[in-house]
Amino acid sequence: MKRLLSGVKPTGELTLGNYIGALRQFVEMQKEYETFVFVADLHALTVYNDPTELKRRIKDIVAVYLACGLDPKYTTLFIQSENMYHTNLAWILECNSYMGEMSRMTQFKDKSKGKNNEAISCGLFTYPDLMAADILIYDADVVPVGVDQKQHVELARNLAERFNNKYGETFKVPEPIIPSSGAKIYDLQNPEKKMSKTENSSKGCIMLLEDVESARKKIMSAVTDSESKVYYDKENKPGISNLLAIYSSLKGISIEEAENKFKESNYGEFKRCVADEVVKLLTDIQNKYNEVLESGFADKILDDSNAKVRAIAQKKVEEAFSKVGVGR
Ligand code: ATP
Ligand code: LTN
Repeated sequence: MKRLLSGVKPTGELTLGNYIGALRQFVEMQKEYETFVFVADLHALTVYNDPTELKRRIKDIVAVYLACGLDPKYTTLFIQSENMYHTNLAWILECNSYMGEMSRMTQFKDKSKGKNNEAISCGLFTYPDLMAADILIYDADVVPVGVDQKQHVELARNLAERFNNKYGETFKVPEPIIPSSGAKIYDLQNPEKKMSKTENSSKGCIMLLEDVESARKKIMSAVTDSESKVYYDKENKPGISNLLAIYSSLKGISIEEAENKFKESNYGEFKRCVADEVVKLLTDIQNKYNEVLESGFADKILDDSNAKVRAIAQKKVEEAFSKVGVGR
């Protein structure tokens, strides 16, 4: 069975963008692949996070993952920092990656734009190496991510190939998987920008655990355009196109099918249908989230996974250390 791996940073409450661009894929694919999903808590340290908040969010994300349908029968769910081999391998990869290629990472450019060099952590610059370590340490075949992370998975591929050429076959070269619709969900108030848990106005971003009526209002007041016809045109109708992407991915239909369904509707009717789908999703996730918290079984799952992932990672790191020549 092929192996799938992916992670989410606990830098904020999970959003509808995370669900459509990432979580939903994991749930759909977990029976087809040997699935590893983790909370990338070390990645959260690339920017300052309040320690108490961070701890709370890590646990929260585990509960949301389970609420969204990740099933421990199929998925090994773990916390990155509880397996310290990731950072061991990240160092080896850092020493085999170059300033030039790291400087071309568009997410680094975006996140550091306008900031003084003294205010950007080195971790933010080298974090794609840690991400490559997360992937290569498990010999992952596929890595489902939103389109914004594709470049980082490509870096992981290059690093695997480079290492294998230099030191002999060690790492599997992973493939990114990008969802066809909903690869990028945009801010409802500013549909040129990604819906992001850290960077946007709260009116433009829907949180998976937020009050459902507040989510409905956000959809109803999403920015659109001065036309009144519903069709997909990302350039000229970014707001409507974003809502079509949200609707079609939640219904599991194509954008064309969604366009067809709403070709006679005005914006108000269309938005109401999108809002109904979002409310349905949130209600379901929130009910299950409360069940997970009450049952207290998340800790047991994490303990079991931890033993498993450490054993796999230790083997890979020892192999890499031995190949590069460190140790006795
Ligand atoms: P931030 O908003 O803090 O930059 P993020 O949400 O992009 O963070 P993660 O939480 O680590 O970062 O993302 C987890 C996964 O969710 C990634 O695969 C990412 O591509 C995907 N994702 C995040 N936001 C969106 C979005 N708006 N649309 C589609 N996919 C998204
Ligand atoms: N960098 C990713 C989260 C992440 C990840 C990974 C995703 C960390 N390690 C390994 C896939 C595979 C992000 O910021 N979204």
